[in-house]
Amino acid sequence: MLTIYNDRHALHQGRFEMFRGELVPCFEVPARADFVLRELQLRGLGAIEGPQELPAVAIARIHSQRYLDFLAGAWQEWVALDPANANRDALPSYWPIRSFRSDVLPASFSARMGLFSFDAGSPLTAGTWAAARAGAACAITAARKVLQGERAAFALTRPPGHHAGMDFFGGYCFLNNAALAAQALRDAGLERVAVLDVDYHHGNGTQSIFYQRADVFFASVHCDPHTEYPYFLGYADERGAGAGEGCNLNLPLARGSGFPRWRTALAQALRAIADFRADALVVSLGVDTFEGDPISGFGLRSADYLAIGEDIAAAGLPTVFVFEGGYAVAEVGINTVNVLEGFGQ
Ligand code: Q9C
Ligand code: ZN
Repeated sequence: MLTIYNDRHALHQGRFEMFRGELVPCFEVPARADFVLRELQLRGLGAIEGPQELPAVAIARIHSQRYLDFLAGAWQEWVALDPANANRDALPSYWPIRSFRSDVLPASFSARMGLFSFDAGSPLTAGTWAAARAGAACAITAARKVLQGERAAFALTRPPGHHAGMDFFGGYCFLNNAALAAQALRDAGLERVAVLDVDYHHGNGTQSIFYQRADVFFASVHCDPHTEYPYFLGYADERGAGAGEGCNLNLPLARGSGFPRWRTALAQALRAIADFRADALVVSLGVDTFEGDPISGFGLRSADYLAIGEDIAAAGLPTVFVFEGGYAVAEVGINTVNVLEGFGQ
């Protein structure tokens, strides 16, 4: 399988994330992508290329201009607050929930950090914007390759994307790579695109981006948000709204679920995608469903990922895979590449 690799991913290297009142070392580390790249090379899974040049308007198809302007200048603003910030990552501390206004754009950088985010676990660093932009280019390039006739392509990039919405970051995500790939497929003339999200966490960003649309179906298998991040979205009764009514399918599973239950949910998601008559598929490929994942609670084993790839291949759709979560660093390459190998050439 053709891989489009973000060789700028390590420019995003967060130090600490807020967890239970403490700053703890980030789980979303550059080594994750390094291990996947190494495994692709070891198995000789196919060509590995860089992204094509990306017109700025491509990202603006999904993200709001004021959010993109914020991201582009955020690091400079952060350092301007205090020169010592050059050696500290930026994290938000204030959020405009419920009765607060979301139409104002405060002059304060700290206020805008909160306006454009939803957790304190996603540090913004000196290289975040450069890494995320190159990653978006990888996802869009992978979509273009599939449009040009590749059966599938894999965007290997970090930071991940599926928690990022039209105008917010969070869950280690800044730009929604899977949504950008799906939009690129639509913009090239495909009528219906499905996004299948197999990350352990619900892809709240992708869901919210397409929630009112009938042209992009979103299906997700994930841990029940009653007990798991992102907590406030991902429930089974979220089925889409307006024109998008019926075009959203959430299949939350209890923490502790193993592969038999997970695979049954995958089959249900794939049936819904077939009923939608999608012309192409984007897979948000997180492997934090692995039994050894340090922040997750499903029980999938490495061999299970081969079967996942086979099941997805059986949908018979041109497919763009986009790398998302997976924090058992030593196994993230094996598990991710197992999916791609199971999918086949
Ligand atoms: N200290 C993705 O998998 N909270 N994001 C975890 C553990 C955030 C995961 C808390 C999890 C976000 C792309
Ligand atoms: Zn995840």
